[in-house]
Amino acid sequence: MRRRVLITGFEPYGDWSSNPSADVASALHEHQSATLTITSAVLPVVLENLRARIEALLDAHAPDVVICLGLHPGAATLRVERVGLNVADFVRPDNAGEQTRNAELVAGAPHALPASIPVHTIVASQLERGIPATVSNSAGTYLCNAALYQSLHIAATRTAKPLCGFIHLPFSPAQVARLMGGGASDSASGAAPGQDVIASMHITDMCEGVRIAAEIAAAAVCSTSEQMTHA
Ligand code: PCA
Repeated sequence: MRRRVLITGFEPYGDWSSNPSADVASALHEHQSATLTITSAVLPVVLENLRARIEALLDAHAPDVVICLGLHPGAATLRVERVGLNVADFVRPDNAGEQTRNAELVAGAPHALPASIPVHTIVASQLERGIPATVSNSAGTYLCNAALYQSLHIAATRTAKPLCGFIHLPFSPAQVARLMGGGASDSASGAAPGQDVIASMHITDMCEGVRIAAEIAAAAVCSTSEQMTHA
């Protein structure tokens, strides 16, 4: 049986005129293998209605696995996030111009929810396949963390609970070329402070890393339901 995997990316935001997470999500749309089928969507970088948008995607696709993606400017590797925090504390406004500070995403809900995809197995497998990756202990306090936390919180309320996780992506090489003076509107402020070489990863490698994550998470769904059957 093929597991259904929902992959979300984010539209461009802040100083950047493109977002590799949208490119990777779109590239993987309708990808099928023996064990899974992927549907993807691109989310606005807007806090208002983010939860409703994720709920609508879960209603429409009933995924077994949800993997949200976003850009982590300056990251040198894929960053598979370990935890979502019940915090919105934006250092920049979202794309609707709202800058939420020091607020809870879900009033009274737990302060942290662990990603339910097997993050360590995913990173080990990505590394084995030659894709630089690491487990990250912070998804930040902006939209990416909000997507992870809301997905986990929504999943917990459903009978069929999808496994949920988040992968932060580096810049694409084309973005770095723009940041380094190749034109467009991107500014050098996209580089992490003190970096004179800005890390990037080719979209093809990012897609492969996310595909590996999807395969491993899909296999984890199988073992969870088998355990339940045998319980
Ligand atoms: N990265 C931002 C939000 C959208 C994105 O791609 C973040 O890390 O929160």
